[in-house]
Amino acid sequence: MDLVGVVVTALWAMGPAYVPNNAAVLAGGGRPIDGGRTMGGSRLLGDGKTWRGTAAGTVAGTALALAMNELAPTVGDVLGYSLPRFPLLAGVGLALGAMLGDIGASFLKRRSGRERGAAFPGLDQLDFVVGALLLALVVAPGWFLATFTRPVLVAILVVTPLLHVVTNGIAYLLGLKNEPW
Ligand code: CTP
Ligand code: MG
Ligand code: K
Repeated sequence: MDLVGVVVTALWAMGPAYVPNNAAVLAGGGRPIDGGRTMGGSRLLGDGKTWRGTAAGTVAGTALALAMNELAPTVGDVLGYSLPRFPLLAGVGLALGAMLGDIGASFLKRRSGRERGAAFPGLDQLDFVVGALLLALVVAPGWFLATFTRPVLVAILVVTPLLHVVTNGIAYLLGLKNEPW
């Protein structure tokens, strides 16, 4: 596969992992997952990780995976590449994994004294990627190994942080997010 094909495959395969965090921003609110509990004087996760945001993000990412399955033949034809399809488990794994990665990052941020919304460069851009890839590997290992070849994984690790910075910057400018990260 050529370089463009690798990048296109990487972006397509990670679509269901890219959407959950943005859906959570739109749908967030309500009860925090940690119920206000603290650990060592700081919140376990903080008010930025809610049940509603997590559920909405997981549903949005899974729904996108199913919609992308319908679009794959047409889009693949237009682009000239064979695009990956998402078995249901792979879609759920990517979407829920992205949310869990983001939640894990908040846990680490609170442990290191960072308040809700504080930046943690590197972690902010890759937490959801690592979570999505790990959970997809666990729940859909055959699909994972067939889809995420080494070049595709490298492309994901390079392109995702760029994409994350751009989309969060846009969400900030639109007033949807309190910070541009
Ligand atoms: N959100 C949510 N549930 C999640 C993730 C996000 O409700 N599991 C919503 C919250 O309203 C959150 C917003 O999306 O404030 C932005 O997400 P994020 O930047 O991840 O949270 P922060 O508020 O910055 O908190 P943290 O410092 O813990 O990342
Ligand atoms: Mg934030
Ligand atoms: K985050």
